[in-house]
Amino acid sequence: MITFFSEQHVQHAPQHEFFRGERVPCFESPARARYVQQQLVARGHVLREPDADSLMVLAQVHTARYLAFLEGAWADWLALEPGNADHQPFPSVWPVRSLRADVEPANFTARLGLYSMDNGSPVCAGTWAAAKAGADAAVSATRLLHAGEHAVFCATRPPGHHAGADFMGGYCFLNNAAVAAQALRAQGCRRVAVLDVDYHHGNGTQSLFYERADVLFVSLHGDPRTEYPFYLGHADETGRGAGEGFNLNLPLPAGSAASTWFEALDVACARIAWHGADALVVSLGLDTFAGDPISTFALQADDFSRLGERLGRLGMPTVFVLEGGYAAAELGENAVNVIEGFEQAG
Ligand code: Q9C
Ligand code: ZN
Repeated sequence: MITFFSEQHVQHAPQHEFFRGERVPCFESPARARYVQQQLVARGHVLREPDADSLMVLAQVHTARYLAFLEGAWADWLALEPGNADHQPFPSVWPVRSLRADVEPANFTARLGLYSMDNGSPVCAGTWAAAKAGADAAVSATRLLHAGEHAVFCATRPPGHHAGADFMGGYCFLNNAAVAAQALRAQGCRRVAVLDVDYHHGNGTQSLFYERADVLFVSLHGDPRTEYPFYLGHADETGRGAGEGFNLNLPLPAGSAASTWFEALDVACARIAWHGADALVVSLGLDTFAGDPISTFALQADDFSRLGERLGRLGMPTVFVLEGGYAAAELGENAVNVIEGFEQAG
C-alpha cells in the first residue's frame, strides 16, 4: 500500500510526561514511527514524502487562534526565558466550568492551559513541524484517493484523534483523521465515514463532526467511565441537530477479550455500510494490542490482520491514519498486518 511517511516526525520528541504522579519518558516516541517505517520497508511497501500543503484544510478543522498558538508556542516559550530551551512547558491551569475561555490570556502557561485538555501532550521545539507533516500526509492521501487509488496509509506521528477544534490532548495536536475527512468532502465525496479503532475514544474527531450528517463518526474504545479521555465517548452520544444519528460510540469494558472487540467491530462496519459513504477514514490506533503498556484490550498480532481483512471487505476507498499504540517494538508488525490484511481482502 502506498504510504506517506515524513522524517519530520523526529522533530516531535518531548522528554517527559506525567504518569502515576511521576515524570516518565514519553510513551509517544519517535521510535514508534521508526518501527513502522522499518516494517513497511521490510515488507515491500512504497514510502512517499507528503506532497500537499494542509493549511487550507487545517483552517476548516481547527480555529485560527489555536493554529496560531501551536505554531508559535515554542518561540513564545523561549521568549519568556532563553533557559527554557532545556525545559518542557506544561499547562497547570485550565478554564473549566465558570471560567472564561473566550478571552485569550497574555500569560504563556495560561494560554497553554486554554488550548489543552490535559497535561499529557507536551510541546517541544519541533512539535508544529512534525504535526504539520502529519496533516500534509493526510491531505496527500486524499488526493491519491481522488486520483483513483483504493487505499493509502499515513504512517505519521504525533497522533491526532484527541485534538479538537481549539485544543491539544492525549499526545495529539492536529486532527489528521478529521483533516482527511474534511479534504475528502472538499474533493467531492458526498458522505464520509470515520472509523476510530484506537483504544481511546476519539473525542476530538467526534466533537468536530458531532452536528454534521455528512461525516459519520464510529468509535470502538475502552469505556470512558474508567479509561482516558473520561469525559466523552459514552454510548448515549449519538449526534446533535443535523448530526443526530451520525455518531456511534461502542464503549467496551476495560479488559475486554478480542472476541468482544470483533463483535463490536461488526456492529461498527454494519453502520458504516448503511451510511453509504464514498470514502472511509480509519483512525488506526494499535493500542488495543495485548502488550500495550497503557491499555487493557487483548488483541494479538494476527488479530490485526483480521481487522484489516474486515475493513477490506467493506470495499471502500480508505485512508488509514496512524493514531496510538505504545508497544513500540511490536507497532510495526501490528500496523502492517492491518494494511496487508486489508489488501488481501480487496
Ligand atoms: N500521561 C492516544 O492513544 N494518558 N493517546 C496517558 C498519563 C493519555 C493516548 C497517561 C493517553 C492518551 C492517541
Ligand atoms: Zn490511544
